[in-house]
Amino acid sequence: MTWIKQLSLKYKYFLGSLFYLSYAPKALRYSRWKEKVERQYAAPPPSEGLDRPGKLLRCEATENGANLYFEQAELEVSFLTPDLVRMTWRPGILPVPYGIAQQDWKSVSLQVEETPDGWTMTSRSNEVPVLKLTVSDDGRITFSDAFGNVVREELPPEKSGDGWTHRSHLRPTEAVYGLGERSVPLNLRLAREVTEKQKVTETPKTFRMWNYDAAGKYDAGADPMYICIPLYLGLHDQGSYLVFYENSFDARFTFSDVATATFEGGALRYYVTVGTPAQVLERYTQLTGRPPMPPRWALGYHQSHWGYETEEAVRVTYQGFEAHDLPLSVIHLDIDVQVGFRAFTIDPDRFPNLRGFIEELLQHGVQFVTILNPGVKLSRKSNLFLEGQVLDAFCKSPDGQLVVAPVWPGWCVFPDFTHPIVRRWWSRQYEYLLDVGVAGFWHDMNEPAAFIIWGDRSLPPRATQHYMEGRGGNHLEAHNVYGLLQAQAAYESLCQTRPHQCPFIVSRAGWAGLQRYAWTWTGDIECTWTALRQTISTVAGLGLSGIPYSGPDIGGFQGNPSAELYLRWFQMCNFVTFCRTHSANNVEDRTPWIYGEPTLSIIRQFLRLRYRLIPYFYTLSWEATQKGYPPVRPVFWADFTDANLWNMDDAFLLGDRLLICPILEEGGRSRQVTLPKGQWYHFWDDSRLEGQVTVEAPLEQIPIFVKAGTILPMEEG
Ligand code: NBV
Repeated sequence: MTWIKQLSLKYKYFLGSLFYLSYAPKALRYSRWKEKVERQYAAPPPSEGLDRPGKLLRCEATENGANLYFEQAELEVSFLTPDLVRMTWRPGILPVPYGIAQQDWKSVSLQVEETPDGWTMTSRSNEVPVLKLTVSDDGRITFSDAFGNVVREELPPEKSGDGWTHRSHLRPTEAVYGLGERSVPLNLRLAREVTEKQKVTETPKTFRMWNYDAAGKYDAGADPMYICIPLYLGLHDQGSYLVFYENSFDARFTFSDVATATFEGGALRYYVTVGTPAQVLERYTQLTGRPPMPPRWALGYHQSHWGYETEEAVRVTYQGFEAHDLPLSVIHLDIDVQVGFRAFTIDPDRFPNLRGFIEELLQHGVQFVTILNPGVKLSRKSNLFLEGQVLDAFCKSPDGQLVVAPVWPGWCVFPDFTHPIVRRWWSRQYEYLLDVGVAGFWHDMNEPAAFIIWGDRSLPPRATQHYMEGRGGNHLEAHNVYGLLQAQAAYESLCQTRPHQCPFIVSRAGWAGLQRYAWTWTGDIECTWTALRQTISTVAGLGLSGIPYSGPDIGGFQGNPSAELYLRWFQMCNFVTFCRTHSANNVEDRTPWIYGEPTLSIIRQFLRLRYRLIPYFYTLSWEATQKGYPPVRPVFWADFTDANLWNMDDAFLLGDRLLICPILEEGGRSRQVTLPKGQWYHFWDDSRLEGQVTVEAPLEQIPIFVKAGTILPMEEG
């Protein structure tokens, strides 16, 4: 039996590879064309002259800050709240505020004073100083908190060409988190460059801000990933702060003794907020938005596989869950249910009675979520293409030609989501699927990704034009917000069509503010133990970047995990918000029962526990709507003053009350845990523990601790 199984898998793998190969000629043509236009529209050589801002000439106080005029640059300081300040260095194009949720702010009580070498601005709340900013004559800036501690020291920014470079001192032991979705340790300062031969160097890693398709496979260390957000949270012994650059241009960040951020264009606009990690995240999500409540079912278990092609395949799947007495809330359908992989299609031959089938699923408590990609097939046989052409909806190059790139449906064109009319048109496309009962949508390939043999897997950055709400711009600026705006279109559709239901959208790409519209998953992670471990940092890092709902493909996307790897991955994800098994089309359909016993029974126990914990998850979701806190939190959240916890990324908190310590090594049957201060109850045996402990972790368990004094809301078992 095993050899038959193996042979059929190999065959699947072979077919899968052939399938990819069939795109090679188009990808080759596209790579050549893209290279050519990139040369044609290359950036002009940086203009001479402007470097540092020069000397401060004058300062004018404004209602909520000041305008400072330097010899070669201008700085506008605006306090939005006593602990949140917006800094804008110009020249440079101001951003279209796609990331921003709140535009109106109350006035802030402020004192602006001249000092011997510059100006200070101090905000107050109830007469008490909150944030003090000093701007020196040469453009250096410091930020001090309510206790007078300097928490951030910036160097004068530098302008080169169309872009800016910004540097800020880091304390020797300062930890840095964020940047959206990253595949490195939680503390980004620990990440190192790796050579092509996989040798780890001493050089701090440079992170790119360019949403990127891993194209089927990535492991720990890959950079960039699908969701890049120019934000970081600095934590040191004098305090913590968060800085968010409202600049969506391609950029690079490095953290050594200084944090360096280099942007390819735009004004240098950024926001700084000072306070505890929880406070700065609360403020950041006030600025960029918080998630709506998810539907309750979304907090249950999701099953997915690139390979459920027909109604029958989906039926067999949910029946399998029932037969094995495993709870299931959602099945996700991948591109193979579509007609020629086209957006907003579901093949009526393979789903002849979609409405009836969705009802059947609902009777079994299962929701139907389906995929779509933004690329629209360039074909006069496609209504979507024809409508889009009438609306002039697709991205073009400066000579007025459509930008065409190969993706799953073949040659595709790309809706310009930076145009409100295009978003509205795209929004309408979801409606008929919503009417038929589709519960939610899964956006893939929306970096946007294109098939390519060499070069960057997307659209040519300078040659692709965007509307940018009327002010115009190119893909260098619009690329990173592309997925965000597609998610916005979907979200608006769901809210309008079904005003009384919580929306559910999953988006692979995004930017600051994605949390307002969508969940995400961590893409095509490999099926390895290192990838399993990586998931904790990636998910917790997303949370610290404002995105509270995420999770990996349980077991990894590519490859067939061993029973043990799948089980350990499952046990961990049982406590992650987005709990979904998904796998590629050239691997086995991964369901808990293919592993037999004891895996199946253990997974059943864990899933039951998850469903019992749904009231707790739901409470955390509510908290996310109010404060922006992610349900999955880094361990240091429990006590950010304990520097021993700053680098801890082999465990995580679910809310403030549960500490989850997954098993991350093959054969691991016990592990060490550093409990944050206070007493914690061992979930499985009720013993009360403190400090450093070594705990057993037989296959049936991963260590879980409940903070002493907790009332854990749980459903009846
Ligand atoms: O739609 C197919 C896959 C999907 O299963 C996966 O989750 C995405 O991350 N998709 C990528 C496109 C193809 C990847 C090789």
